[in-house]
Order: sequence, then structure tokens, then C-alpha cells
Amino acid sequence: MTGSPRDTPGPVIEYRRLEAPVALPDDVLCAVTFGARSESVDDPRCVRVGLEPLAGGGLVEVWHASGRVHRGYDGLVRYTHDEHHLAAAIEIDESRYGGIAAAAQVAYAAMASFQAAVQFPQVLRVWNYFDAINEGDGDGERYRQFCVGRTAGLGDALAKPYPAATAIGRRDGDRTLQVYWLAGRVPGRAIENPRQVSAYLYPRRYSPSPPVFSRAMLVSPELLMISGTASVVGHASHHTGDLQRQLEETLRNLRAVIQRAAALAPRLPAELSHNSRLKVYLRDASAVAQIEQLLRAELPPGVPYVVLAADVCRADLLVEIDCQHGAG
Ligand code: 3EB
Repeated sequence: MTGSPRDTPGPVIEYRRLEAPVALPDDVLCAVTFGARSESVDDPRCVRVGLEPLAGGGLVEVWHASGRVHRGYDGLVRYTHDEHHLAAAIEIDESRYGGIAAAAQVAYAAMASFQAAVQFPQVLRVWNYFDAINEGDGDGERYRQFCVGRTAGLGDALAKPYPAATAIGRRDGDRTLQVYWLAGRVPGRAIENPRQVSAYLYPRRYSPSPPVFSRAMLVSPELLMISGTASVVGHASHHTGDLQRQLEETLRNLRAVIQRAAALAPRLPAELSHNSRLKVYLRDASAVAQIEQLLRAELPPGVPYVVLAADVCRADLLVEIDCQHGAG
């Protein structure tokens, strides 16, 4: 059988310290740096996320390609690809489009039309970063307006399996919507969390358009890309105001998703391990020592992580974690 995630390799993802001036090795499909002052890399394969690293500063998330890497631009989209996967990014100024909803609509419409035209039609994993995610009241909250624009922009392209996703707020006053993603030639396998209501089935109270993402995506038999995961059980936020219990609940959710995926993909480690790469989004930067102490207590030794100062999309959540969980 060809064209199933079963026989699709990579990409391999690692956290790596790259020496300045940074020159990316030839085999890199995409490199994600963190922080406004992170080494700016003049390379279309590089994505700079403007969240300040509170721990793990200087680490770069490197997505390794298999084989030759090609690069290009198409309208709002810049992209790279190897034989199996495509990495792409859109960064647009909200003020050009009249706000976050319209900007999200433009970005996702551009993603959809680009993806329909390339040989990597399956969007597997998406990251969304923008300023002041919790600003605005009720349905006017910028996160909810982002959800409305995302759904509208995808239009007819909205189809399962939904990609795994992260949607996180910066606090830099820079009204640039940044969307970057991984796509493949063949669908991955979407994994939901038995402890949580699927986000796309959330009740109306959370957003006029439900967030369209899967809890995780099995991209290959050896790589699970887990969405931003927080202290949500069922559809409700739990442990309001309690960072320790929110972190514990978040880790229970990550483990539940990993276990479900590992039951389907025997080569995937069944536990968080040195082959997991965490991004820990922390609302209160002054809690970094506490969060690192909790991570040391809760995780096996040697799990690579970065802690980033960030706003989570529900105002009552203090921490969120996303994770690339792989074999080897
Ligand atoms: C949650 O569990 C937390 O809107 O793309 C996590 C990951 C969350 C992705 C998104 C939102 C998104 O509902 C919020």
C-alpha cells in the first residue's frame, strides 16, 4: 500500500542550539526561533515566533527534511518542501484587513487556495500566534473573532481530518497574525482525547464558530504532533487560578492523547520521554521557577522543553503545552 501515513517518513524534529550567526544546515525544512531578539535568520525556512523564552532561550526547533529542500513564494505564502512534506507560513498585518477576524479569514483563505494547488494537500499541524488574544468582551474577544475568521476563510476547504493546532497570544503590541503549518501528501490520522470533548464540538458559549482542530495528528508511525493542551476536561476549564493543578491536568491530557495514539502506532513511545519536545506557554512570567520545578517533578528526566511567556486563548487558563512526540 502506498500513500498512507504508515509508509511516510519524518520529519524529525529536534530542539537545538545553533551558533550565531545562524546558518541553517541544508537538510532543514523549517527552523522556529523564539523571542523578539532571537537571532534573525535571513532564510525563508526560518519562522521567528515573538514569544519571549523564559527557559530554553536560544533553542531552535528544527524540522529536518528527508532529501532535497525546495523553496518558494506564492502570494501571501512562503514555503519549503521536500519529497514528503511542506512547511509554509503567512504573516500579515491585521490593520491592512480591518482586524483579527478579517485577517484570519484572509490568511486561512490563502492557506486553503494554496493547499488546493500544491501536491501536499493535507494540512497536518498549524500554529497561530497573534497579539492580545484575550482582549475584547464576550464574542468580541480577539480569540473568538479569530475562530470566526478561521472558519470563514477555510470555507468549503473545511474538512476532516482537521489539523492539530495551537492558538496563542503574544503581548508585544505588534498586530501581525502569524500562521505557519506542516502539510503532507497523504492524510495523517487525527487523534482525539477521551478526557475532552472534541474542540470542534464545543458548545456555543466558547465561540460563535467552534475551533476547528484535532487534539493531535499522527503524522507518521513515529511522530505525533499534539495540539495546544490545557487544563480542560470535557469542555470546561478546570482549576481556575491554580497553576500547579492546571499543569497536572494538562499533563494528564497529554498522556491520555499519547496513550491513545500509541495504541494505534506501536512504534510511538507510550510515555512522554526524551523524544518529546514541549512548548510550555506560561501566562505569568514570574511563575517560571515554579513551572520548572513542577516540570522536573512530573516529567521523566531529559524531556526537552522551552517555556514561553504567552497568553492562552481562554482567560482562565494559566498554562498550555504543545508537544511533538516521536520515536528515535
Ligand atoms: C482548548 O483545549 C485550548 O483554536 O486552534 C488549543 C489548541 C486551544 C488550539 C485553536 C485552541 C486552539 O480548547 C485552546
